[in-house]
Amino acid sequence: MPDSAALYRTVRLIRRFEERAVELVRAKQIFGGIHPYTGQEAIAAGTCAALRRDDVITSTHRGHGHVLAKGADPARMMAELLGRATGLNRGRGGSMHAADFAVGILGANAIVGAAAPIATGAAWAARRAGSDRVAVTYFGDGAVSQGVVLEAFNLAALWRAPVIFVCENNGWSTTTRTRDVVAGTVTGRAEAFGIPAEQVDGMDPEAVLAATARAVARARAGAGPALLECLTHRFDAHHTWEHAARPRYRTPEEAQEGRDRDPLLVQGARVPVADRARIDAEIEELMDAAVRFALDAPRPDPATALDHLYADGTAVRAGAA
Ligand SMILES: Cc1ncc(C[n+]2csc(CCOP(=O)(O)OP(=O)(O)O)c2C)c(N)n1
Repeated sequence: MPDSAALYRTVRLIRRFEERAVELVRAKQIFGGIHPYTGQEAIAAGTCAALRRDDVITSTHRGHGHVLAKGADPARMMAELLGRATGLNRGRGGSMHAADFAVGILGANAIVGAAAPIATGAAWAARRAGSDRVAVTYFGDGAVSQGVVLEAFNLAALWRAPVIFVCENNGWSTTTRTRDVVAGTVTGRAEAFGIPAEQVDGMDPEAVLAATARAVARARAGAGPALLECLTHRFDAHHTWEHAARPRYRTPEEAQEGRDRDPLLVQGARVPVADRARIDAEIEELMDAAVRFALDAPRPDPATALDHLYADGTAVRAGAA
């Protein structure tokens, strides 16, 4: 189990990665923008700290934090955001489609709710293979009325799949207040399928780690799925598009409430000042190197644009006209 300093390091890594990525969006090095994870870092840090390297995760449109916490190389992840050939997925996936099977990242997913059945299937496969590996899937509060999420709950419960559903409840779906559009509760949805569910302080990495460790232990022992509803705050825009458009939907008080519970402060308070300074300096160096690596990397050769689209190259499928 990682100590307080290790959790602080993960939170700090994600925070600085996101801040540097936003700078690169502004510098027009990242095309299309990103969905910053800033403010929600305790969830990725706490959940992934309870996992082994061979456990798997599926992630969302706001997925950089999950991917970094699960162990992807920050330099190759940054190169992926910049669409470079040395990126995690050769620059073809970008911000919302990062995957790295070597460390159990089955993929981020731009379709709201669509990662839940993938993790459920992976968990079911692990159980059938006799392994004690588990799967974690992340989704926002905006996904909790998607049919595919509820279908995943149903099969996970029925087949006792070792999957942990992690709802990152930041209260907003883009600019819509979730409580205006979601009936009932998040935990109530899971409980309706017989899935144990609990609310967790999603701004506290150690609280998230403790809750995840309990759910993982149950899942590894064959007791099936669990749901954690992590209450959190998104500090930045829904998408960097907002930096120019500046839609108004949150009050300054609400923004301040989140900042007061900043996971960097919550976890930082548990780490001696000298250790924090050492970690901060190490992360700065790491991120400088990651940004350099990404900016120096070549873009994919346009002649390879159709590579990796089909299992057999671009050959016509047998039987096709
Ligand atoms: C099926 C589907 N519907 C709509 C969208 C457009 N969309 C992208 S993010 C988003 C809001 C998601 O909110 P939430 O799940 O709470 O996650 P958050 O952005 O707050 O992290 C929407 C509606 C989408 N990507 N997929």
